[in-house]
Amino acid sequence: MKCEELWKIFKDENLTFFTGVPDSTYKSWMSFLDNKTGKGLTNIIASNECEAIGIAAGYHLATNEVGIAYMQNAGLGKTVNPITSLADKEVYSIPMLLLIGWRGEPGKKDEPQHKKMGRITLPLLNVLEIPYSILPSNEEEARMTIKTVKNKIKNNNSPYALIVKKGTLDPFISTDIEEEEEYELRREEVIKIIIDNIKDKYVIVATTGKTSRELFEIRMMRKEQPKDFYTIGSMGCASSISLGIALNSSKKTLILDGDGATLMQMGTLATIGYYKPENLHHIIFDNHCHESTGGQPTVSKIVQYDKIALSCGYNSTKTIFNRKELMNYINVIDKIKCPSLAIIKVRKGSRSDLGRPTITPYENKISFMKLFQDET
Ligand SMILES: Cc1ncc(C[n+]2csc(CCOP(=O)(O)OP(=O)(O)O)c2C)c(N)n1
Ligand SMILES: [Mg+2]
Repeated sequence: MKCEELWKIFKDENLTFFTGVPDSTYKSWMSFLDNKTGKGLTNIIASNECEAIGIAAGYHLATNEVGIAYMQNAGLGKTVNPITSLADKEVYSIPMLLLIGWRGEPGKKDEPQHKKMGRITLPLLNVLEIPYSILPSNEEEARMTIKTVKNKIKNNNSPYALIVKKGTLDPFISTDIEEEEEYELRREEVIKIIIDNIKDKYVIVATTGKTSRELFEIRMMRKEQPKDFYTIGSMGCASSISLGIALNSSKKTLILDGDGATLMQMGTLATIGYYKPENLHHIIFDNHCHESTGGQPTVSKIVQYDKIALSCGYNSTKTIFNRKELMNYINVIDKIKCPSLAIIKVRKGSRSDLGRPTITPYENKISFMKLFQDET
């Protein structure tokens, strides 16, 4: 089905308010929302899925209409609390439509981090007592389904889920090409520079998505052992994993984070600042977007991570815009007072032939833990 067709159906049902975190399953729908924003629909970019439920609830409170909270099924877990304690019929009874991208659908090939959630997505909705339908890929069937769903939401006054399978929507080519800020640095190139210069002095924890994939491929291309922790799921947790390591090891620890992932768990900046590990360096690759799911914008353009980190208790921060500033930072990294944060502004984009880690997460864990064996 074409995105324009789906939009027409939503519009006819007065479903014009969207909020959430993007997913590659409905990448084309995300581009469509971006393109259409302000032209009859509203799309609020949320920092995490829990927040999206809150925003959709607020939309209903203020308008008596039904909002749509979109998410990858990975984010469904994050919504369990506001669904059960805010939107649920036994609490405030707030109608909303959850649009959930189904990664790891049983029988379909997907990455290891999606398998379990893929298998339990429908059972989890059952446990949460949220009725659901699968979004048909045929326009007429989709119209009938959404019409019925809208009626059920209104009658039950509570959430309903619409599951989006991979391939349901046709690709959407945006006609609105927004002029983007072109930073000098590319993330992959920066990762190479960092690992060339810090050698084995640091243990590295990389965030979910393309950062981990690039770091892993660089190690493979150099025929090195994969010695980093590649956080393939749990978006936003690379920083808390690193905090747990830094507080319990003398190893210098380096977080390679994303702007979207940082926003998703921004509270960790305060936890790091409070506990002040003297061996923790935090790097945020700020490309102002969720590049790994198709380049949808984050709200990071207006965020001054350096000021936030300093006010949370980090001991030093630096914002880096070019190669010269990057080299200056790398040359003194060992002397910087921790916890430290470097925000590296990077261009959107990555190699089209970028692969994925070929070791299993469990193998990754075992090889990573070996780095600490000399300490115990
Ligand atoms: C809880 C959760 N929500 C959504 C996703 C889907 N997802 C994977 S990577 C990613 C984007 C991460 O953005 P950022 O941290 O800025 O890194 P970039 O992709 O730009 O390198 C998203 C939304 C996820 N894995 N988990
Ligand atoms: Mg990003």
